[in-house]
Amino acid sequence: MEEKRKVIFSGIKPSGDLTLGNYIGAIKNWVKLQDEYDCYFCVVDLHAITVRQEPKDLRQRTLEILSIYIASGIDPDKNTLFIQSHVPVHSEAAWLLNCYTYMGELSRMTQYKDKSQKLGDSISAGLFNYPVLMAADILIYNADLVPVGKDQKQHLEIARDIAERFNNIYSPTFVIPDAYIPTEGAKIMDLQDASKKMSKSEENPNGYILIMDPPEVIRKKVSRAVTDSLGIVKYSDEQPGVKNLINILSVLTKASPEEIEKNYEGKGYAQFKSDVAEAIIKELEPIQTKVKELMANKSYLEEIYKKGAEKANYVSMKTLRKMQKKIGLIPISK
Ligand code: AQP
Repeated sequence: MEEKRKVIFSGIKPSGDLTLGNYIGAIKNWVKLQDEYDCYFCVVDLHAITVRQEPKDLRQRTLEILSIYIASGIDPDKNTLFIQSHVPVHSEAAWLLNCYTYMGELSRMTQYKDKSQKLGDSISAGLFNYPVLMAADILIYNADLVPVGKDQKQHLEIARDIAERFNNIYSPTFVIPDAYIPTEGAKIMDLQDASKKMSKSEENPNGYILIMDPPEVIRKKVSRAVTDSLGIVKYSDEQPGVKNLINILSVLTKASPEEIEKNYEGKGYAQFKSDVAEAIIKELEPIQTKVKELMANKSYLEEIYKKGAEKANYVSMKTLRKMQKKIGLIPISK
């Protein structure tokens, strides 16, 4: 008998154009996992609206992200690719789980604290509840593993806490998910300020590289990346800007940081930065070409996300029914 494969759930929110951080920290790893696991890869549009989005841009980006998944090598026949809002169970399960989540634990979330600081008075309740929707995303598919960058570890921990709480109050309902954090490229930092992560909603475009940035823009941004005055290519916490660029080069060329240090001994930053830029371009150019092709074929994209939503609806509905039953909600027969 064929052994049941472990389930993976992961997603990216269309709150901005995707960065090299999203690519290295998430998508590139998903490609490696698709043969071994039963994967659900989602465009989490409901997460994007926790901060205000322009409707036209949101639609465009949602489809572009789906195209990026496929163009990066995620096979739509092997994996379930879908758009979160096409599967109403996400929102419904999130409501139920909200009732098993404490305000105190939500207010400790670093991402909430960072984002709400920037937003001043206009912090939506959705932003506060974001981790509960994320918990629902994961738990309704009984995901065993959730591949995320280091920045999302805290959200995964709260999802585990909520699941355990629900299981303890009733009886085992959810699989307790584990984070799957890649050792390489777990956190790509901002090019202008290496103390914060590269983020798609960053205001200064020189801080990030977009997956769809043209080659000349990539060259310019990498050449402007903040380093230091030491002039030595060294993988050290004292040189966070250089360390970040070494990390990027290492993930893209598979050379270890030590090998990279050796290659650039006595060479200064100009050659190093130029090689980092070329490695990024080499990785992204074929993806960009494919994305443009896919974006010109909306009916193909529709076929993929419809098929994905069908499977996701079917699987998640079973979990929702279980939750409803345990809580004491009266099921309605079909
Ligand atoms: N800089 C990063 N390094 C490594 N991984 C990263 N991820 C994001 N930034 C980095 C990973 O990408 C996945 C999807 O993230 P998301 O878009 O759903 O949310 P996010 O982590 O909040 O991403 P951003 O780019 O920072 O978006 P905004 O600015 O809109 O909040 C996750 O697996 C994440 O770890």
